[in-house]
Amino acid sequence: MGALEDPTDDRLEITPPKTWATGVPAVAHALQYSLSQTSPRRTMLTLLNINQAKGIDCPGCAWPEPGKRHMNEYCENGAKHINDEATSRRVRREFFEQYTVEELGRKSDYWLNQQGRLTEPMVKRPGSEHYEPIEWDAALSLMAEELRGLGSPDEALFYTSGRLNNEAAFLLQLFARAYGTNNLPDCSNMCHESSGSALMETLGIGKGSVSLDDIHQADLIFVVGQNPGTNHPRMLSALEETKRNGGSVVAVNTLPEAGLMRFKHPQRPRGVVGRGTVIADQFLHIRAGGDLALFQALNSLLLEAEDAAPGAVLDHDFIEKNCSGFEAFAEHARKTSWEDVLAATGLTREEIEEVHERVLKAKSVIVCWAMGVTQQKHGVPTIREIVNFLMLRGNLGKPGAGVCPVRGHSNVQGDRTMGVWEQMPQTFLDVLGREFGFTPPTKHGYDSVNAIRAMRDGKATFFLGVAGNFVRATPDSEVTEQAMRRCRLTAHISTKLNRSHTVCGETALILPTLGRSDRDIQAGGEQFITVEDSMSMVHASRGRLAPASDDLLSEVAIISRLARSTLGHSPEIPWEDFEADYGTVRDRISRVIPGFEDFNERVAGPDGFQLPNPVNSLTFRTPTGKAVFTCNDFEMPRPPEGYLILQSMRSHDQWNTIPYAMNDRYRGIHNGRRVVLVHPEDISALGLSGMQMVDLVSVWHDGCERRAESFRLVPYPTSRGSAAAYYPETNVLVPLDSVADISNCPTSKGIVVRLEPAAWAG
Ligand SMILES: Nc1nc2c(c(=O)[nH]1)N[C@H]1C(S)=C(S)[C@@H](COP(=O)(O)OP(=O)(O)OC[C@H]3O[C@@H](n4cnc5c(=O)[nH]c(N)nc54)[C@H](O)[C@@H]3O)O[C@H]1N2
Ligand SMILES: Nc1nc2c(c(=O)[nH]1)N[C@H]1C(S)=C(S)[C@@H](COP(=O)(O)OP(=O)(O)OC[C@H]3O[C@@H](n4cnc5c(=O)[nH]c(N)nc54)[C@H](O)[C@@H]3O)O[C@H]1N2
Ligand code: SF4
Ligand SMILES: [Mo]
Repeated sequence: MGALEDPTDDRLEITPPKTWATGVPAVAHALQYSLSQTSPRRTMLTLLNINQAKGIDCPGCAWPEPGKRHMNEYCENGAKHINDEATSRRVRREFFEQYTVEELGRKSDYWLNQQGRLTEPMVKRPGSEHYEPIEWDAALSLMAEELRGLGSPDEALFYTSGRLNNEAAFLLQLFARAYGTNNLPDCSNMCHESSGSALMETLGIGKGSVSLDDIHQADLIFVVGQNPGTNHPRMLSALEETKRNGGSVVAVNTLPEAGLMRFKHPQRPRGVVGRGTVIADQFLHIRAGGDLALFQALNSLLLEAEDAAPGAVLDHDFIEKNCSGFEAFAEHARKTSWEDVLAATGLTREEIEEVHERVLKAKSVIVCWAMGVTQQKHGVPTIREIVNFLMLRGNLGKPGAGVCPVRGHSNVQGDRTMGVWEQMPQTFLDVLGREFGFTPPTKHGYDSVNAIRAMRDGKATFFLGVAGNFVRATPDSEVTEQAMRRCRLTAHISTKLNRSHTVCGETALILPTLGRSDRDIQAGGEQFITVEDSMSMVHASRGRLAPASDDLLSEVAIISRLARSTLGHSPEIPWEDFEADYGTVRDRISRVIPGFEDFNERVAGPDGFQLPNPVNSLTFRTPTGKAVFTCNDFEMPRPPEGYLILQSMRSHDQWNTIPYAMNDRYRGIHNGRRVVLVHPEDISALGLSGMQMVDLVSVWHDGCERRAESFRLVPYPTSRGSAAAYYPETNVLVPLDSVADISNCPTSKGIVVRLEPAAWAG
């Protein structure tokens, strides 16, 4: 497909889903996409430097690099992500002369991204139909003036996406708080917020506790609600190693994802010619939202087994020394009803008992999970139940055991560590205020869902997005877009064009920035930035390519200049020094954030350093100082008769809101994205037929029906009662108020829909 066409689904082709992931075709696909974006020379440069010591941290997912690196320490998708950024295509001022903002708004996400890298700052002035060039100083003054004129600092929103580096993230939250607000919504609000909520409450820290070595050493690993073959491809190499060391894997998913079944390692001869490694020893084809019931069942089986053989099953020593609430939990868990469990999970009792047997044999257990869990209404109780499950047998704070929320964006975890959170604890705010001589606001800010409500209700009128694509990542697309359009000023610090640039406040700005792969030279010389992966390893990343344009500023520079322009010169916060030398930012991080002592020295080593996780020394920063057993009421999705639970998920060829191509190879979907996957028996039960065109209609308590039109109904082995379609095309169906309990994470995997034959029958 040529880059200048808008894709259509006319050539949609369906083949049987694959039963293995990542072999030779995967490498070929990576090269094909890279070479469609840039020259063989730049492709070589990026691929030689990706994930190497002193190289570029992969801008893809947050899976960690192993200590011993291969020459090719990246996956097919990592190669696509980096070369999507390193593309040779450019969006210049003539482009914005050619298209009105409204015309751009009618283009697809794919098309917008394919136009290439942004090259100079642009402004859309009130009443104008076009973006036009603007000087950096003028753009930043415009924003500063607007900020200074707001009735209250809480009328401003500062959104962050997880590609932002530590240094810029630290400065952004410092600026927002020095300006006077905690309004720091981020992509994490829509991603692992449920993990953060559940882990903070039960273990006292909202992060995972395992390292890559733990994964290699574990006896048993659960992979729940996660599609690593596509979203964390190198996790498959790690699981392969687990298997080689004698461990086993249980996969829990509503779809039989290829990567969970069999893996062929692209960097090993065996991977190229052999049958590859079976990943899941047992696959649980669970119903949507059934994971809470599954872990409740496993917990009740463990308690029963302990009753039958006292002292042989539970780790009493661990529980007594480290945990609170065991008795109440045990009493509650014993009441679990098999009838409920079987209805919620759609599994058989034998299947669950087989898992239980595996658990009894395993000396160390890790549970990994991702969006299939966090984006369900009962995501937080599900993760709390996972913590109960691990604690029963002392599976915390020892090798090969622990909690593993597998993070999304390469630095989403780091951004949180740096203070990008609308509800940072008071201890952090106190230290920050002391270091920089101001009093940070204490009132919690808006998260992503509340930020949309605030714009909708006219309570927030200034929006700055630092990376990301807010209007496509958020739920209820129409409501969100209307909310954004009510703002007086919207601005985005971005590398590439996306839909958020076309949904403008009265004034709108595009502030183009350096990407991970671009060389970053400041007054103090060549700079590097740092990131933290999903396993709390902090390391440096250095851009290697000539920047996409001479007119780009780094994120650190843009934020520092905006801060100076808004707040004026301040001896306490030396924004000029921060911009000139990022080492000075890291010095301040050392003084404010625990675990970062001597940051500059320690990050200089080839692999960086690991932040301590107190859980591993059995220290729990909860109010009682103990890890907390929780009682979680049984819950399951209960759609009305004739309705399905729809999940909105990623294809193999996309990065979040941005499709790279129209294919989802492992699931057998080619040349089209407007498809909805449903079990053949559900299709018949609904009186529909395979491959017919349907509209997806979501219902909600507000009585409003939300509709996404014209999807091809594809018979697919989904678990019964569930359906799957792609994000962001289906975000229009997620009601703004449909959120996970406690975490406020949109329920992107639990949308209640009915399928209607499409008005246009295609
Ligand atoms: N190539 C690529 N890599 C990425 C991304 C990308 O867009 N493209 N995005 C990054 C980001 S930000 C994130 S957060 C991660 C996301 O990584 P994932 O969480 O793997 O992403 P999703 O595609 O949302 O897939 C959710 C998985 O959960 C399953 N699932 C859905 N509902 C349920 C359920 O109720 N129970 C169970 N047990 N399973 C269920 C789905 O079938 C699917 O396999 O990936 C990161 N990596
Ligand atoms: N329905 C539904 N909705 C979802 C999800 C889902 O599964 N289903 N998943 C949710 C999840 S897990 C997440 S994390 C969010 C993702 O939400 P976001 O993080 O907001 O979205 P992305 O698509 O990752 O953002 C892509 C844009 O980031 C910009 N960008 C890329 N690299 C850089 C960089 O280095 N610097 C700067 N400044 N900009 C850069 C580019 O302009 C690009 O267009 O979406 C959420 N929304
Ligand atoms: S697994 Fe994730 S971080 Fe590693 S190369 Fe692939 S996309 Fe990049
Ligand atoms: Mo994410």
